[in-house]
Parts: sequence; structure tokens; C-alpha cells
Amino acid sequence: MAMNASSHPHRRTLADSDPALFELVQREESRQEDNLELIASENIASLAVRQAMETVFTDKYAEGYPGKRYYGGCEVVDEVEKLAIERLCQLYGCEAANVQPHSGASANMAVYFTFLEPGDTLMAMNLAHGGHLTHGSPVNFSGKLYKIAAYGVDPETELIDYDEMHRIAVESKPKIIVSGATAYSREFDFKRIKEIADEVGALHMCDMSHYSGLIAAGEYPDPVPHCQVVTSTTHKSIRGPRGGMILGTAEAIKQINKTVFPGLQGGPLCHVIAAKAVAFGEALRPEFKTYAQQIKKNAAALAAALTQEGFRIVSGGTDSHMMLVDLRPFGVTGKLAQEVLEHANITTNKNAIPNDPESPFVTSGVRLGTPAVTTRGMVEADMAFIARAIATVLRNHSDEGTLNKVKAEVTELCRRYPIHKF
Ligand code: DSN
Repeated sequence: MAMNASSHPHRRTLADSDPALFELVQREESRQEDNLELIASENIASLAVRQAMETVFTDKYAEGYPGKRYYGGCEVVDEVEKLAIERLCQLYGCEAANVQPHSGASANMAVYFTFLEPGDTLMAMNLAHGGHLTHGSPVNFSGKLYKIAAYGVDPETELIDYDEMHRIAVESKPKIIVSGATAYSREFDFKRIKEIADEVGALHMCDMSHYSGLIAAGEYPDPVPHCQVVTSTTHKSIRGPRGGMILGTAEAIKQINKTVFPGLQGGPLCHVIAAKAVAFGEALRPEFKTYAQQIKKNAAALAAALTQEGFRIVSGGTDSHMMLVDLRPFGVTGKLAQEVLEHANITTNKNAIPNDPESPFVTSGVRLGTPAVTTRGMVEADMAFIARAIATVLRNHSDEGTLNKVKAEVTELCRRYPIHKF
């Protein structure tokens, strides 16, 4: 007997077809709904971005680039990828782009594989001062394949020491200087870094992953005019789907394209590229600028309120969406803070502060960021509440009654700013 369309196994909903997985989705939705997301690298993608990710583009193989594919049937995905590239170039005013990298790490890998040979010198920010794993960690391919020359922050000001960067660059003669970081809340002087790179014959690459939404909105210094290449994730402050992207001069992207495919990746994730196109379209709208401005206002308000509560903010404040909080005045480690804050529905990540006396697994700090809570609609007054909640939890971390009380207040705040359950 022929099946009708709704009884065909392929037409069953997730809830009907796989209740176990569906229940996990529901649990995660509830967790996101009732928790304050302060991890600086996370955000909440729009419904439109998520809908693009669940489209039929997930089924399509499209090795190659628009107009030059290795499979048939690519006429529609060609238009999707061209749309994503066109919007991305408009957003950042760049000559060319590659939207295929599966992640920020693979975007960085593509740039290094294009312009470096194993054993060459790569200069990037010291991981202990805010650099990323792919900026030369000894446990990452970058630290294993290349000689690493690290620059960092001045011990007093906790701001990047550009004179020292210049000295290290002249001494180590890197082939690439990477700007950008994963835990540096202040502005980078991209012009100065380009001057240093030019002097030593290095390529300047910015990994703008953290700052990409602010940069798109003109709320953080623009690296594009000062770099041959700029890489990024697509899911942090730019608020797209999880993934990566590379922008650059036409000449640089021509070379990088060959490294991304066929050098490193096979078929691109066409459904994710579709969602990237949607996110870039959203970021081109005027309301995205208002959003980026509010991210910064919220970060400044949170840093000021935490200072009032007795915390020390590394470098004394923030120029972006994030801050590093030195917890030593409260006598707690980053590890303990992350655990007890989670008990009160406040999600953070422990993070080393510059010259941290604790190990990277324990740390003396937490990193906080405002992109996700700003997407929910929270404003400066909510940041004052959040600072008080964090201080109350850390002052009373072994008092379960206080933790539960703060948890109830945090849940109440979250429910005033719903995400999925409108
Ligand atoms: N995991 C990211 C962050 O939290 O900054 C970096 O890739």
C-alpha cells in the first residue's frame, strides 16, 4: 500500500521521529532561555539565520567555487554563495572574500598554509595575554608547525606594548603578523601593526573573530584597510551561524581560495553559507549599528558596576564587547567562579589574566561579554543588576541559600527578555 506524504518516514518531525534528541533540544532551549549568557564569544542567531541552516541546501555537494564546480546542479547554490560574498564585501568594504571555511580555526589555517612554510616564523599575541589557540599555542597545529614570536601587554598598563612588538618583529622577522585576540578588551592599533609588518616584510593578518560585529557597525577600529587578509568566525558579535570567513585583497583571496578548496576542505556547507548570507544581510541594516552600540554601552556599564562592587577590570575597562575580570580581590579563582556562577544560572568562562599566577586550568579571572544579553534586549540598568548578582554569588559562594536566591532573580530577569519563547 502506498504511503501518503505525512506517513512517509522522511516527513516525520524531529519530535515524532527522534524523541530522545528532541528532548535534548528542548532542554537546551530551556537552558538558554533561563541562563544569562555572558560568554563573550557566544550570541543568539536570529530565527531567519537558523531557518536558513535547516534548508535543503544541506543536501548539496558543491566542491569548487561559483561557476567552477566539480558537481552538477549547482546553479542555485552558486547564487547563494555569490550573494554571501557580495554582502560580505559590502559590509566590510573589502575587495574579495571566501565564505567556505567551516570555522575560524580553519580560516586561520588556510591563511597560514597559503603564506607560510613549516618552520617559518609567525608573530601573534601571547596566549597568556589574550591570543587564540591558533595564534601559536604549542598544543595547536600553529605552534607545532611554525616558530612563534609572541607579543603581549605591558605589565603595568595591561595594554599592548607596540614598542616591544616592533622590537620583537625586527628581531624575529616573521612572515605573518597576526592582530586580533580572544581575550583583549581594548582597541588594536591596526595602522601601527601594518607599519611594523611593512618594515619587516611581513603580511598583516587580523583575526577579527571577536570584534567582527562591532567592526561591521563601525564601532571598533577597522582592520580591513591595514591588512592583506582578515579572518573571522561568523557566530560571535556578527551573530551569524557557526562558521568562518576570510576577507582580503583580490590577490590574497585568489591564492587562499586554492588552499581552502582543494587544499583543506571538500564540499562547502551550502546551508551554512546560506545562513551566513542572511546574517550579513542583517548586519547591513541600520538596526545592527544600534545593536552594536548597545553591546558597547552594556559592556561599559557592566565593567563600571563590577568595579563599584570591588572587582578589578584588567586594563581598567573595555573598549569593546568584553572584559577580563581579575577575581583576586574576592579571593576566588576563575575555576571556582565559573562553577558557582553557573549554579546561579550565570554562564561565563574562566580565563587567565595577564601574568596570571594560577595555571590555565584554574586561572585568576573570568571573561565576560555582552553580545548575547544585548541580543535579548538587555540595557545598562540590567548590567548593574548582573554585576550585583555576580558579586553576591562570589561573596557567598559556599552559601547554597544565597546561590538559590540569586538563581531565582536571574531566572526572573531572563524571563523578562525571552529568546525563543516569545
Ligand atoms: N572559543 C572562542 C572564544 O571563546 O573566544 C575562540 O575560538
